[in-house]
Amino acid sequence: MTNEPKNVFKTITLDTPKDEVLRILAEDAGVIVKGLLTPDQVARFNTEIDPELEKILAGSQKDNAGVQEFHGAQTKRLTNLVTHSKTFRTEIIDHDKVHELAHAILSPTCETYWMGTAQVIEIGPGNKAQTLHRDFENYMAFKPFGKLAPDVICNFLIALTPFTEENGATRVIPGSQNWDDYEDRGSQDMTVPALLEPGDALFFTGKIVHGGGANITKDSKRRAVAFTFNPGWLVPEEAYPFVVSMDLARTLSPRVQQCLGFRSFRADMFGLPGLWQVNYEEIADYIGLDKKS
Ligand SMILES: O=C(O)CCC(=O)C(=O)O
Ligand SMILES: [Fe+2]
Repeated sequence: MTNEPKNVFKTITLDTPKDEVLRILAEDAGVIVKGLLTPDQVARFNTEIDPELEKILAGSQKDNAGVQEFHGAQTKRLTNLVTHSKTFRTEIIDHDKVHELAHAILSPTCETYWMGTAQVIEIGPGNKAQTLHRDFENYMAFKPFGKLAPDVICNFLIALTPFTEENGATRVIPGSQNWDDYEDRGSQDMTVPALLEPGDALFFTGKIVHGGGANITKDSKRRAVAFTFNPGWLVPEEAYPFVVSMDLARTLSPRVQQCLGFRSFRADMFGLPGLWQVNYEEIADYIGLDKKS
């Protein structure tokens, strides 16, 4: 027996057999991946993004009060990570475990998928708990179907600092994927914190109610990188083909190019012609992605 606090979901490692991972996800709609990133990867990634985080302000620049609250008044959110970080674009979003998990959730309705958004979320001291939500609410047409809705989003939150209950560890309502009424987002007293070490990941589907926790410390920042995936047939949050340069895109692996929309979204396994094409042509051919310049 240990006295370690119980975590929000079951914990797996990079060595956990795929069958077991699938069984856990089918039951819990989420899992904690211990040591998804190595300490060296975390250190390199933090070093690459530190100067970019320095440049931005905490809080949303939008007027909408709901958006401001969601963003967090003392929270910095850094996007365009593909451009900012080599570790992110070549190791984190090209990690086999990331794709094994994303595929497990999304493969019933798609063969290839977008990365929806990727951002560093740094919750500063004094930040209130984030509004509880389900990530798939962006795709509001699915909400009335509640637990019967298809899985159209999955989310990785990787700790880049320790996640503690005091510094704003993400809070989750386990089991909320099974509720009939998705207008119901529960309440803070139903949540439990995901306690993580740097490099550990919280992975969950868009049906789980969650939110960033309050940071009640005086001087400890909670930093995470959060990135989502959604089927190729849904519009992603970030418009990657407009923000990632062609020169950079050319250097990426085919799998990452696919997630960023530099390749067409295939649906051969469903007997469909696919999406995101030009004149029924593979977009990678049209834009000359594989041509050596
Ligand atoms: O920062 C967190 O812990 C959660 C953030 C989140 O859920 C979101 O922004 O959608
Ligand atoms: Fe979220």
